[in-house]
Amino acid sequence: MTSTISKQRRVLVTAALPYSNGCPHVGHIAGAYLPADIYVRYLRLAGVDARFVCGSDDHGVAIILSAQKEGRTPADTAQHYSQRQLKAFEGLGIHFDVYGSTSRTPQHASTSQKFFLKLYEQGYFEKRTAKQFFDDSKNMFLPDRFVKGTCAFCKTPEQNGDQCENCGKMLDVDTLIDARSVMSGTPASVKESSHWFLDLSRFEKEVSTWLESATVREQTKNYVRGLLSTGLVKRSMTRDLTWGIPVPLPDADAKGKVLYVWFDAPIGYISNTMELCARLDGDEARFADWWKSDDTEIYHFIGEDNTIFHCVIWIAMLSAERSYKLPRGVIVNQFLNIQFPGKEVEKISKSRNTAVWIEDYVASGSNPDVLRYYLTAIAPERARTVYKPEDMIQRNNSELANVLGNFVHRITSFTLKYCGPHVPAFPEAKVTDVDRNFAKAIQTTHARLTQCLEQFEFKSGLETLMELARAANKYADEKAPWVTRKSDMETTAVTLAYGLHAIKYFAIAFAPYMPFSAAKIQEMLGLSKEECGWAQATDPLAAGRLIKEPQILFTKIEAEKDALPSVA
Ligand code: B3M
Ligand code: ZN
Repeated sequence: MTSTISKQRRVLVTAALPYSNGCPHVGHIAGAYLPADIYVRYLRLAGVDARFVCGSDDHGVAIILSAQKEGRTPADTAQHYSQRQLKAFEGLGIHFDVYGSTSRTPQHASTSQKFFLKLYEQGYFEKRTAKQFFDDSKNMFLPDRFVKGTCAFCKTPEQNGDQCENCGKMLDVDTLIDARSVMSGTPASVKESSHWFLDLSRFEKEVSTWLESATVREQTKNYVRGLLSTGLVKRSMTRDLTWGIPVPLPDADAKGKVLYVWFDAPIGYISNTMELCARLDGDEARFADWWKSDDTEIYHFIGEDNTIFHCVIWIAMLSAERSYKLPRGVIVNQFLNIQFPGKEVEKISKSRNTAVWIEDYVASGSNPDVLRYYLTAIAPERARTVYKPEDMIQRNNSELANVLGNFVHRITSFTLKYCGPHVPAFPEAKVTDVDRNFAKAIQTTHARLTQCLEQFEFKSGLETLMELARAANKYADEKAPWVTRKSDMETTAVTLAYGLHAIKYFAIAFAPYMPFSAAKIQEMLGLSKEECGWAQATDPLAAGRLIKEPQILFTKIEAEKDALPSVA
């Protein structure tokens, strides 16, 4: 006799490390954090050994500028926002296994410096003096967001010194036009400074090979192919700043310089994994299971503006470093725009006060699942989409409350009322094609949903589930147990048992998307954790099983009275 031991699938999921100078709004959630959380929740139900890593990105000019404005040190600013970010995520049920911080996770600085040195020792850095923007009045260099100007590629004005918000290209002293200092408002001058450049063109082949085999969406593939077709250039991986990770070289020119924030930030995925393994496994070295093993699949979830850093620079860095595995996939969502009633579609922006903040949503006591549902239903998976506050209310009422909530409520309360608190038994002879087709629809939905989730098609997966919820209501209407109960209790029992079967399916299948509501249904049916596996999702409920009073899953929102939080 032979036995095959199948190894448990291992997946490391990361979500972009948010800059710790602000809190998440609906655009961030729709972009990276919610799809990543849905995916991790699905993997766990499917029995996959999954870990979910995130943390704040504490370095860079963005944090220095916010700290100056707030009259704090960058370290304090970073810590303050990092904690608030975590709370906001948790409030929406976005649960990371570790939420580290690039300035406080103990392993981060040394891991980043080692990474830098490994590239340095292999001769991948070129030290050269290069022109940098400079503020004469403040006597300081102006890297990255310390300058604003016009993007030379797409001519969009008011762009930060490092990257164009509009075309996503990286910018520098040669490609930012009419640069002005953010510190003084005066035109930036140019001064030379020594820096360590990584010649990205040396990794064109690695990036391209990775791109063609990795799991990335079509638009991501095309975008990166476009970047590769115009050729990669040399990029400085160091900066003239005092906040950041010191450049670890015994070179006088390295003094007072730090690693470029986009060099150390993605290494945060590794250092936060180390921290997680130290905590969970009692052994930091176990991070190698996740970063150095062929068996582990690594997926990064990010927003579109981070594409070049994850799909080009990070791949080049990892290819040069050699000891870590490349990600199996990078799942990129596009931006989410916003439209308030009676207004034009606009960008979500803190400065223009068009953001809907997660902290406010959570504090208002609104149902986190409603936001999770809506943001997935409008997920910008292929193109930018628009968040409309009144559209969310409408979908809550017409889909969550009227379709899903209504079905769950009417079937369970009807069962309790006419059959008692148990899943009713029924004679097989009373089962008709209508029932069998309904049960079949559950099976088909599950196969299709699984495929969607495996392919990172979260929106389609949710649509598939909602189709089944609509079919379930249709089934209930057609079988009309409230009518049959007067003449045919056995047929009524069939309908209710099949209805409860569907509810049990919803309790598991919706769990990745709406974990709070799914938990309520699980509780109503008394489902144990073991019964809630993905593989058992379509198993019917045994007759005689105890069911509890239904809880209200979704309440209707009246636009005026219970307005959801919007802009302050
Ligand atoms: N902090 C940009 C952002 O917050 C950047 C992501 C880092 S991922 C390694 O959008
Ligand atoms: Zn541009």
